[in-house]
Amino acid sequence: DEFHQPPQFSHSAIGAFFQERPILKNPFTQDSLLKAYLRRHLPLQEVQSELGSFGERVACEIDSLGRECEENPPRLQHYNAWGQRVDRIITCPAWARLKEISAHEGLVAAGYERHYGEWSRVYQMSKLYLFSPSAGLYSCPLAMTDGAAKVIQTLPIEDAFLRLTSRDAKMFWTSGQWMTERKGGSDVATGTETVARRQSDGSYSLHGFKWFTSATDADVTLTLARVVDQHGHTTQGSRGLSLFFGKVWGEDGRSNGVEVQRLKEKLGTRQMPTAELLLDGMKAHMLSEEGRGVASIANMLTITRIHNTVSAVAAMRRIVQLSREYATKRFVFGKFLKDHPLHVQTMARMEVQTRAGFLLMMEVCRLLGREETGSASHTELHLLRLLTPVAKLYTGKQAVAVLSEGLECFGGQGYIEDTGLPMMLRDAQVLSIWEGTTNVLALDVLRSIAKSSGRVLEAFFSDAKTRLSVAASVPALTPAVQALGEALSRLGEFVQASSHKPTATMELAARDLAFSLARVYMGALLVDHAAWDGASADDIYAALRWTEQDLCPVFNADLKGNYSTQSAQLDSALVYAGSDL
Ligand code: UCC
Ligand code: FAD
Repeated sequence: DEFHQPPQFSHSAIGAFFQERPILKNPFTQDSLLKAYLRRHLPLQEVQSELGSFGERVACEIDSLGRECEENPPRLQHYNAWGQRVDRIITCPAWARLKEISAHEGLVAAGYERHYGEWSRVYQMSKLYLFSPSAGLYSCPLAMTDGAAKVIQTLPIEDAFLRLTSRDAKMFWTSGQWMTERKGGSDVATGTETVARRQSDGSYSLHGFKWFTSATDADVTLTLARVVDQHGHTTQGSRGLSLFFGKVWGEDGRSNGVEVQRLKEKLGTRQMPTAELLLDGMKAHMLSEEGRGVASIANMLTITRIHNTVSAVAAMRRIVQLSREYATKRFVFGKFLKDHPLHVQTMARMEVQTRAGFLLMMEVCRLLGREETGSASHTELHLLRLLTPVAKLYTGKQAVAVLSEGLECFGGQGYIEDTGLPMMLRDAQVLSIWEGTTNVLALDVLRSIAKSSGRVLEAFFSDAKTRLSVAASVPALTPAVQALGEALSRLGEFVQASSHKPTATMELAARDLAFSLARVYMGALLVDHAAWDGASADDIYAALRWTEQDLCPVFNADLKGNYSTQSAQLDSALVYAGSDL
């Protein structure tokens, strides 16, 4: 009877129910879209099986290393026991292990070995996409290393390129990317105060202060500085900036004229050190022509922005994977979450965002691979230039929204630190800030249009139209193709009219224009994928769902006069209402 039952609640018994946790299963075998994409474009059994084994490694080994990095964040030792300044950035063993794994797995190397020809970037980024959400931000130094390799590959700088792309962990170097100073991270042209003094051996000595330097434990770095001429003068603005390469640490393990002021206290990315650095005579070599620093580092920016896109989409995919797994285990109101249609609808919306991001990410990687193997057409080169900032800015925002929704899928547990879930949202938040904020990249979209005299847009329209006309042959896709066709003509109208618009109007429209380009192109890719022979009903449904939203916000906002001078004044009045300004 009840009286003789052991007590349910006492010091030793805290209740009988424990929620089963979500389990990370092999992210490759779980990812139907990645597998289908590769079946369509890179249909090699060896690729599927290698990514399958790598996915297993991610779930069974790499994920816990990433977690270890979060639990043991880097710290800075300024002085040794004997009072000598050492500025040692101490990272945990898991961080070092991730470096070894990255080298062995060829996470940078695969992009340059070109084993799969023009598909090598798709292959490399597929691996990084599986790796990134588990890797404790090691994807960050890899992105910068890849970017540095891209800049250095044609330059005779000792063995730097070989090391940056090595599969031998002992040889493998990682690189930093030091562009940001206190005055400006977006506006580096005005913000860069660092100066470079030429030495008698042809090298330079750098003096300045770098305000954000991530993965500062890197072996080498690329950075910007102004050359001081023989009269002690520098040229201000962008034309005064040159690109430099230097080792971060000297031969004796001491720094190469670099003082680590402190490590940043960050919202996320805590697994990885981000430091403020005083460059106090850092020995460096000039990589660019004098005054061509920004244009030269642009190659690196393309690569790191693509990596950023990969990390953003990978983070979305990961939270969707975990959410749907959890929904099979969490039982509420008489059934599992997976059987509550409203909850499943929420996850379906996250899935649609993730798919759209994925296809855009893969398209940019495909174009990069073609560009690097000399197989890209002019249209494709223009598309690569345009879609790189579009993909980075759009997926950065998507990731924050999807990760936020994703945390809620776990209810209160999504807010609890040691589930590992909150970290995912914190880490996503940076994706729209570093490597160019949303607005700065929207302005880069305008730059790409202006620099090409509109040819990037011609490429965009002709490619999107081709994709729509192919998809038009699938009746089930008709509503999606129609919606995209309409959006495309509205976008065309806006673009046509924009040649008469003042710069201020175009700047105000830049963000909505970039979002419109992203939504239309993602839609074109979704219908293109859904029209493929090997596609499924889910692919068609995803395309239909995507095209239900406003695909061309720039057209509607322009119609309402939202980019007028008057609008700008009203915006300002609204924002500063009640302030003293
Ligand atoms: O945040 C950072 C690292 C974080 C950690 C790594 C994470 C990687 C992802 C991993 C995921 C887990 S490093 C800091 C990143 N900083 C930025 O992204 C800077 C953002 N600001 C901009 O992008 C600006 O638009 C600037 C700095 C490029 C503006 O510079 P300027 O000098 O004022 O602009 P100009 O005068 O328009 O451009 C100068 C030249 C031009 O070429 P020429 O002289 O031939 O006409 C431009 O066409 O540079 C060229 N250029 C470009 N070329 C500028 N941007 C580009 C571009 N995107 N592509 C090609
Ligand atoms: P600001 O330029 O001051 O921007 C403030 C706001 O103004 C933003 O919303 C921006 O969108 C908006 N804005 C700026 N210009 C315009 C414009 N013309 N029109 C409309 N809106 C505009 N940098 C490195 O160089 N190397 C690193 O390793 C590195 N690591 C980082 C790590 C972390 C965790 C973080 C958070 C940052 C890191 N950064 C690094 C710096 C980062 O790249 C910059 O912070 C970023 O580019 C923004 O620059 P800012 O901070 O100067 O912002």
